[in-house]
Amino acid sequence: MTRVVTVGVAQLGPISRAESRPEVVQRLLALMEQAARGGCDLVVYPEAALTAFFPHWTIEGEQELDSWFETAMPNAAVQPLFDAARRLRIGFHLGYAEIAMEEGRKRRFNTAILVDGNGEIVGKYRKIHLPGYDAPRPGEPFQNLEKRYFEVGNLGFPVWPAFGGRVGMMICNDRRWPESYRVMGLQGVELILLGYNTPVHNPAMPETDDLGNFHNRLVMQAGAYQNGSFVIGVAKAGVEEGVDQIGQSCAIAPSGEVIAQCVTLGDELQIARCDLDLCNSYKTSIFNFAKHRRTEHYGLIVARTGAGDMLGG
Ligand code: CDV
Repeated sequence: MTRVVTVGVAQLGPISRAESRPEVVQRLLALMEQAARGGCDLVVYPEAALTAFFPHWTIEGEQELDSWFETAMPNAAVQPLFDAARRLRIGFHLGYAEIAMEEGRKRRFNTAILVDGNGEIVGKYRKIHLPGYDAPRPGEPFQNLEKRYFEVGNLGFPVWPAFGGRVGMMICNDRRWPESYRVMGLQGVELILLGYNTPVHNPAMPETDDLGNFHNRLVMQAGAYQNGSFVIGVAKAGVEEGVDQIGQSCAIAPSGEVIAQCVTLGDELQIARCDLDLCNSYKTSIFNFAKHRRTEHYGLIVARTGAGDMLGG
């Protein structure tokens, strides 16, 4: 049995506010068909890939807010993607804004799904690390209202058996947190899929504006290496509704090396051949967690230095 998964890194350029779901799905289909011609088993789309990234502006009415969310998956607009997946025998990863009726109320999440080559949903993840704030900030060049529009994901960081390996998902800001990778690393993850909408400018930390691409690579390469996993990070890039977003979507091997990278800020497909067996030597030697991780000592060090208080426990 082969353990090579050929992955399409399907970066999107900007999506305008006026663009309809069916129009966006046509763009996604074009990338999927290109990926299928290139021999891909799986195509990875970005975070919130069906619409413009609406947390970048203030939305007042509930009806208007709901219009940016999907209440069912698949739905009529997205069904052609599922049909194409089945026809082309190719899986996909798709980020979208989700409304779910749970606990007797309407809940909103920033969600991603993993679909197999039969067009069946095999995994769902809801973003845990929501950046930004819950109230508009007058005077800022754009908003970051994820904390207002989404609840913290309630599905943890699971890992699914899929595509001949162990597959996990995270979304955008999750990639900056080592815990996201490690929770999956402890479950033996071999292929981590993630999408992002990352503005070049960070109004809260303008001094890091020149470092956006570097930090993007830094966290994903470290996460891949330290957990012996492939990481596929896919952007919605370019200037979207006045917000300039980074690109450099890429595939990273367990060595931490970038093995494929997008070179534009538009719709673009790059293909990465991911031999999941390359994860084995990392998982059984330098990052053999069972053998070398010493969690029982970490607690002592935190207690002795008081770092637990400093870090909020
Ligand atoms: N969509 C995101 O989660 N974006 C954040 C930005 C706002 C810092 C990110 O971590 O890229």
